[in-house]
Amino acid sequence: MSTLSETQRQTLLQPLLSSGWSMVDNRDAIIKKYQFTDFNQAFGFMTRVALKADKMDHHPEWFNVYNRVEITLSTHDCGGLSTRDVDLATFCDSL
Ligand code: HBI
Repeated sequence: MSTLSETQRQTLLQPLLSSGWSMVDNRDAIIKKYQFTDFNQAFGFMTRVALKADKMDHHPEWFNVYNRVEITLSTHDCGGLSTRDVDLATFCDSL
């Protein structure tokens, strides 16, 4: 498991950065803040992401208050962004 190459950052990461994801300051990680109708919708989103994350064996760092969910993705095993983060971020945006 290695972090994204420069080319992968251009091709795989850039689309995410153009769709609401941002780099975390001083960390090789990405963050996105979602706002849903209510807690029920927010938690339903979290439930689907949680099931996918467990299936991928790749887990988010996240925060939830009422209808807001903030998700931070990075790969602890390699100390930075990997394709697993790209895959999980893409999944989140597909919901
Ligand atoms: N989740 N975000 C993230 N990063 C990891 O490196 C990771 C994980 N979930 C499980 C996991 N690694 C396992 O492969 C063990 O390394 C803990």
